[in-house]
Amino acid sequence: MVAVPPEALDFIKRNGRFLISSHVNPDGDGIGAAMALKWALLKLGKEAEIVIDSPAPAIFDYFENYHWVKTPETAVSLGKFSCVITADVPSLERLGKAADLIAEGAKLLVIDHHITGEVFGNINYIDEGAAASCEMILTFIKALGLVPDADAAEYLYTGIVIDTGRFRFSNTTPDVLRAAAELVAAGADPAKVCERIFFHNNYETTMALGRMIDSIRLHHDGRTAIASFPLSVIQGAEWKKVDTEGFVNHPLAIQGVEVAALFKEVKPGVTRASLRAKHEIDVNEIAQTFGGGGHAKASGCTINAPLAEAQEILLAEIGKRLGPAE
Ligand SMILES: [Mn+2]
Repeated sequence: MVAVPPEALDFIKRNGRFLISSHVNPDGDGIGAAMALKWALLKLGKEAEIVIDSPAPAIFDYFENYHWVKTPETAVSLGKFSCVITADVPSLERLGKAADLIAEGAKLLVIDHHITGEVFGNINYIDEGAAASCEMILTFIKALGLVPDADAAEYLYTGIVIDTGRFRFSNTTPDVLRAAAELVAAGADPAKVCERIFFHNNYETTMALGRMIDSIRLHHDGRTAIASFPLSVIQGAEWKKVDTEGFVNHPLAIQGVEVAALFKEVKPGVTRASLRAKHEIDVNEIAQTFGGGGHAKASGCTINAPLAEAQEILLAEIGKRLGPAE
């Protein structure tokens, strides 16, 4: 476990007003980390605002004070910030429009667990061995002398559950299980969080899952599974109600599959791919060849090509990296 840099704690203690942000299209880890950070800063008598490029997914509306999360559009009156904390953000570019709220010469504290090529903060608390940014924020909050209450524990527990795939991925370490135990003891309710995240799909999402499963095709002798949403589906009226979080784990769950890719043609000629891996293959390396990134077992990238072409390009890249068949 990487120790909290003392200058990160000083940065909090010496300043009064902070912007907290996370990456575009925030997930539970980013939102949970940002919420818990704001909770901690308020406890310390500081001012803090959470502004994220895109709105918090409605699925997290069970969070107490869910309305804390603002978008740049709803935060215009806040002005710029000279003290900024980012959580779960691997590069400055991933802040999206939230970066517009950073004043020139601002001081930036980066808290993250991604395998990052870019160290963009003035103070960087980066722990690639942490399962979730929320695991790091728990450590950080305790280093600030605070003990999470039930609300803060729920934010952090949620991020951990999501980033460990419900404690099933290879990042499920003794440390993160201990952190989760601590959060449950502090008041996080595992059954409630599970129900709100995993048993709370709307009809459109369930039907989209069916469509995605229908689209699954195997390649590389069954070692790669791909699934796709073409532009026509993404442009459909129902799509805005669809939440594809976790979809890519279905093709990955097929026996013998080592890499799964879910393609979404988000705009004409632009295809986004989510990558997941089991076993040895590093999908972060694959995503990086297209300017994306993430983690060794979970990554994403955008390919400037229509769907069919993007599939071919990515499959070729995966094929190059698959080791000898077992
Ligand atoms: Mn994360």
